[in-house]
Amino acid sequence: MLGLLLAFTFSLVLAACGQNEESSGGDDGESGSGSESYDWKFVTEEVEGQVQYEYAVEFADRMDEKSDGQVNIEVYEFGGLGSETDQVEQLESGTVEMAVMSPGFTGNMVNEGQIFALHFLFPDSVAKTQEILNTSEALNTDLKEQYEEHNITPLSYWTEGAMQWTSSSEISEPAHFENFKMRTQDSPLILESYKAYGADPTPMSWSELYTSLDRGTVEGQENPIFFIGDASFHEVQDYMTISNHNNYVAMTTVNTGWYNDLPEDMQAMLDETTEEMQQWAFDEQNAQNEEWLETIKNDEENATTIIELDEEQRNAFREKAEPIRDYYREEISTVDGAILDKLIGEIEAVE
Ligand code: 6CS
Repeated sequence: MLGLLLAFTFSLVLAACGQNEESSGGDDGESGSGSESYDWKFVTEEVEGQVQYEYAVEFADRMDEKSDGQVNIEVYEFGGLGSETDQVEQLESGTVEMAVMSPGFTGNMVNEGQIFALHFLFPDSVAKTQEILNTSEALNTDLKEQYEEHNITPLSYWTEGAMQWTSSSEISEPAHFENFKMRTQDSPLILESYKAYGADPTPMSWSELYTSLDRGTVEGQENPIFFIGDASFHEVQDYMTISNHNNYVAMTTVNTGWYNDLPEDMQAMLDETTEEMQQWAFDEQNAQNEEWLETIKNDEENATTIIELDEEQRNAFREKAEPIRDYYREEISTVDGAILDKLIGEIEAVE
């Protein structure tokens, strides 16, 4: 425990050191970076091998190569700088320059960001969902402005795959969620979405989740398949329901003040890399999700019953989930659901 505390304190001190103008950027929007070198910190919510972490490593490599070594990005895996919500605060304050962030951990800060918690909103096709994330004005302009009020700029949104449920008892109809202890991320709308099914949702960090599932503190959770497998949740769960009830959306985010003050050429390099990485992220999650599905299916030592919901079964959940859109418009949104309504129009156009 003391070791962990020291490591965490050390990481924070390191992070604070990167704040000086010379090393982290902050050139008040000069047009060129000259020969100056840059040291940036990029924090993720996942660990080595998982999609977010590998994304950040690839991003850092590309920036290093493009800048001929002028830009050095240090990638932090989850835990190195505290909890997911600590990481949100670090990005907001500029202690770290870059982060892969899940909107589920900003729900108590940016109300509109909870839009991603709505079940059965995005298309069933993960590829179509990615297309919307790439092109949506509702997300890339309107929602972005909401985050910028908190000094966080989402540069891109990308999917980590369709989410599925794992559980200690069968879940194939809403009644199975009655009083079910469901782990969620800490976001009011995620909680509300599970209450609509009759469940008893409990927010917690994923760092506590394996133990909590094992001990029965919670009975189930939602995540993309690669994450279920890599975090070994299937080892302490008996069922996996292929529900495709939502997509897991991650955001590549930067501290707004820091980003705006970057020299133009650095900002352009960052933007270009972010755009290139959209396809990379899609391919990576796709490969990892497919591979882990096979691994879970073939894991005889930790047998998991896989339940694939048909359309009728999914409709029973969809019916319970749809009224939550009005809850979002009336109780969560600060713009009367305008971003949601625009997004729904964009989704309909793609579908
Ligand atoms: O369930 C979670 O909280 C975690 N799931 C994923 C796919 N990434 C990081 C996040 O913290």
